[in-house]
Amino acid sequence: MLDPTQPSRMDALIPAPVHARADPAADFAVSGATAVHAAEASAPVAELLAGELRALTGHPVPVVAEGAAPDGAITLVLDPAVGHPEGYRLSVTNRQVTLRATTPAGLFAGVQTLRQLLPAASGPWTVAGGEIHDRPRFAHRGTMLDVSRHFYTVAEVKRFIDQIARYKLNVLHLHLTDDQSWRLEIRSWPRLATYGGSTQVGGGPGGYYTQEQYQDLVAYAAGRHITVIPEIDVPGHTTAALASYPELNAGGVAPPLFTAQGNATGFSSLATDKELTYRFVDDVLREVAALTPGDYLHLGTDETHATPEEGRLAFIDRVLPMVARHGKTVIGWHELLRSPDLPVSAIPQYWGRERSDPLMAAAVARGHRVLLSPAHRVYLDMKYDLSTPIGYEWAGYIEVADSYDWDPGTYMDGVGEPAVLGVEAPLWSETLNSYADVEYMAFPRLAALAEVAWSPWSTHDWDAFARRLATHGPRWEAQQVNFYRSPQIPWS
Ligand code: TNX
Repeated sequence: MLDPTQPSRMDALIPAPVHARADPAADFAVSGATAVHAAEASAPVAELLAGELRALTGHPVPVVAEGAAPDGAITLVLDPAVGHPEGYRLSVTNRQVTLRATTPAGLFAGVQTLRQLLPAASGPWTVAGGEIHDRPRFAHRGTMLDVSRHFYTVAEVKRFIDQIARYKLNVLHLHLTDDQSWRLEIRSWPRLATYGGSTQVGGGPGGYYTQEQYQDLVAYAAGRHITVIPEIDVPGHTTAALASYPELNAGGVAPPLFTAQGNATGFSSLATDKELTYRFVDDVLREVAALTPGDYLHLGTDETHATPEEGRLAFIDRVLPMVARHGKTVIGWHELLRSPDLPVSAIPQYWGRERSDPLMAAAVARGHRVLLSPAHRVYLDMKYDLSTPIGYEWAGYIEVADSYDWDPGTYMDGVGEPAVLGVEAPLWSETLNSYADVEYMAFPRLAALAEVAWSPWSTHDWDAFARRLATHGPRWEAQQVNFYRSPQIPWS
């Protein structure tokens, strides 16, 4: 059954594992007799795996409570000896598949590997034989979806969650508010969503997530071991809020809704010297925090060119403690570092293009941890090349190799690896008119980012990555992902 001229699928994994030893004589066949064995605590992961195997193979693949796993079983075991909370060990023999991890998150990561050890779309349904030991390099492996400039439905965001989970990303940052719209229901300020969420770039109908829908998304992500980080972008990027409530404006007059693409400099601002502004922000943050189980709230704070600097500093000084009172840790774009007395818990997200930034180096020296999103590497809204029909080019063209070839651990002066919480690839949506456009810009660059975030630098090898990535084309085709067929990749 095996074609010996085909290299093992063990050599096609993305992200590359820490350690893999292929054994082509030890392939495991999924059959009508295959069951997934798992104890109670890992049953949700086992169900996700069994569901995928059923859909793929047509076999019944029941989930059964742990016990002595017989031949033919796939067994998930919670085993503290594995160590790292997201690490796993996978052993595939002719007789059994055994996946061990310290936590369900580690089992989930291992299940994604297991899925890649199966063929893309057609049988025979063999899992490539061998052993894998694996664990992530960075704790925060994320992407950001801008649902404000264009609205994406709950079903589309769930599809995105499934797609990023396959590459072991564990953070989805949702950019929920901007000049063009406000996308989350806030019960104390209802017009934010009903009016501020009513449109999008281009002026078409927009939409918003009710609190129940948002919680459903957060829970769906949590089931896939992905933390949602909501961003409420203040004090700039706020036309949708200002249009919804005249009293939030310095002059008491609401601007019209804004549906153009906008510019990259920022033209709106909350009135930082109005008391009502702080009641508004506190109400919003309280509701968002209550809906969000994750540790973080993202406050934006970028591009505040329409906010006088003094007002901006005063605003941040008042709003940061609100986030803490609601039990969350602040993330902000790196402009946050212009505030002199930030608590060291605050996390700047760097979106610049310089390898040296004195404010970033100083923040790390004071003990801050940072997120890296260098725009010319991982801004997924940049065109791949001159011919890309959508996207921007202010940070340059970004081909797959550009997203792949950078080392977050040595990227910035004064920002050593221990200070790097992780990496994130933002996908701004001014030019993305449909979910198909989201897929086109995200894939394959997000697979490159996933490897940068997960795999040890010792495995980093562009030529090998490009060959591995080529084998993911048929996987994306089978899932009808509208990916970009980069000429850098030897697709077959
Ligand atoms: C800059 S990066 C922005 C966004 C735009 C993006 C377009 C950042 C924090 N702000 O508001 O959507 O450029 O590429």
